[in-house]
Formats: sequence, C-alpha cells, structure tokens
Amino acid sequence: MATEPKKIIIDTDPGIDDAMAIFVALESPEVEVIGLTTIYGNVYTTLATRNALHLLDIAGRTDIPVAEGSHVTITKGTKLRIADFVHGTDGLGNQNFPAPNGKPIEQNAADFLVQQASLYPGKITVVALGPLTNIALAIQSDPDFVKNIGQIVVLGGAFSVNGNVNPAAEANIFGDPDAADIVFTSGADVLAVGINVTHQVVLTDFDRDELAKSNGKYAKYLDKILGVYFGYHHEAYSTKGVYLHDPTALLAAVDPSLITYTEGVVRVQTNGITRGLTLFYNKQKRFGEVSEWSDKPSVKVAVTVDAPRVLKLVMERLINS
Ligand SMILES: [Ca+2]
Repeated sequence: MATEPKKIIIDTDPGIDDAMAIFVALESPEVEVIGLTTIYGNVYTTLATRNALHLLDIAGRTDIPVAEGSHVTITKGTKLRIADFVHGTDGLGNQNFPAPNGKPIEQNAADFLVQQASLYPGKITVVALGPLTNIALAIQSDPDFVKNIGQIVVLGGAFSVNGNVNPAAEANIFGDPDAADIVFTSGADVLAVGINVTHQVVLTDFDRDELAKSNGKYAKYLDKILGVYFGYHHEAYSTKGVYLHDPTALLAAVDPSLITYTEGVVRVQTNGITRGLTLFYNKQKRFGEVSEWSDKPSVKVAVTVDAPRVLKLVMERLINS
C-alpha cells in the first residue's frame, strides 16, 4: 500500500533558492505542499507574497493557498535585514516578472499554521526557509501548536562554523534571533539544517548549463533567474557555483535519510556583536549551576549531508518537470 504523502507547509522569502526549493517540493511525490506562508528576508514580506504567488503561477499550482506573514520581527522590530543584494531587488534575479494572478488568503501566516496543525495533528511538517517570526508567532498564539505540529525543519544556523551575514550569524537566524530562540526552546520537534551542512551542496556552472539545456519548465525558468545568485557567490566566496541552502533543507524534510543529525539544546544570542549566533550544547557535561540552558528541550541539528544525492535529486526533479 502506498504511503500517504507527507503534508508540508513552506515558510518562505522567495528568493532564488526558495524558488528552487518550492519547485523541487512540487515535483516530490513523497510530499504534498498544502500551503506557502511568507516572510521577509531576501525581500520584504509584501514582495515575498507576490513572489510566492508568481512561483505558483509558473508551476500551474494556484490551488495552493498563500498566507502572508509578519512584516516585523517578533519584538515588533521594523529595521529588517533584506538580502536583495544576493537575490536581486525583486528577489528573483531582476527579471521584471508580471504581477501574479492570485491573491493571498485572508488568514495570516501564523493563524494558518495554527489552524492546519490543529486540523492534522502530528501530520504536518513546516519547512522554514526564512527568518522564524511566523513560526514563533504560531507558538505564542496557541499553546497546543508545539504538540500539534509534526516537525519544524529550519534552514538556519551556523553550527561550529562562521556565519554568512557576519562571522557569528547565519542570515535566517540573524533576521529574527528572538524568534529563532523561541522556536529552538519551544519543545517542538525541530530539525535545524545549518550552513555547516548546506555549504556542502553546490550547484556548479556545469549543472546550470544542464538546466539550461533541458526542456523542463522549472529548469529553464531557474536558469534565467540564477545569474544574480551566481554573481553574488562569485564575488563573496570566489566559487564557481552557488550554495543550495533552501533545496537542501527541503529535501531533508522530504527524505530524512539524506542527512545525519545530533541532538542537544540550541540557544540563540539575541544581542551584541554575536547577535544571531546559534550555540549547540551537546549535554555531555552535567552543569551544576542552574542557567539559561537548564531544562531546555533538545532539538536535532544536522551534521552531515549526502551532497551528491541532494544535488542529483534537485537536478532530476527540476529537469524532468
Ligand atoms: Ca529562503
């Protein structure tokens, strides 16, 4: 008997690698995308919503609801870090795409997350590909959300490596460190896929040519928007390729055997020069003193990834569409 596809909600700030992740999800029979929720990060939230609707137009999947997320951080902060220099001012490679046909649903992202989790207790995986504000709002607004939600797969953190915003912080955690700390200490089943893992998955110039040569609708679309993303990586890292952050986290939700993980407590630094730092406590030492780490629940933190298999799955699913 075929198993039912896993229900997923993608919380996203599209975003070039978000676009890839969304398309890969739509081509993955193991999962059913039951909604997109939007958040600031690569662009402001309003544009993230527009882009999410546009990507569903491209996919011909306007049946999937889009719920708009928060425009401010969990502490009501309005000074947001927007990474439009990585993804283009439109978030999608400066292509001037037409306005989408669809509209977001009336419900906001946090309410949508709470409602879906209570409709399908234990069955939904949230794949969080941007700052964690919407997820933290869902946790705060419904005491049952943490037990109703199946798993929260977070693309975020830099575990024992430098960040990508500054030496301390990874972009999604830096976007709302207070929200991230709420999610990591909530007691929910959280799997963090950090840049220590996603930096191992690189789409090269060669792979991009393969996308361009194929007839897959997603492959052709992505080849167009990838230019800006390649340019940024070349400038910032001197690489001839781009990191597949969002598709790697998405695929970790689709097929957990692609990664290995360890378990422990994660806390997030919320101020100072290390704001956004994710620190992992492996619980090997029993500390005598009561501290901000005592009695905090464990989360899963990805340690290794089968990078060749992730890349192969991304390519196959984008080309054969
Ligand atoms: Ca993203």
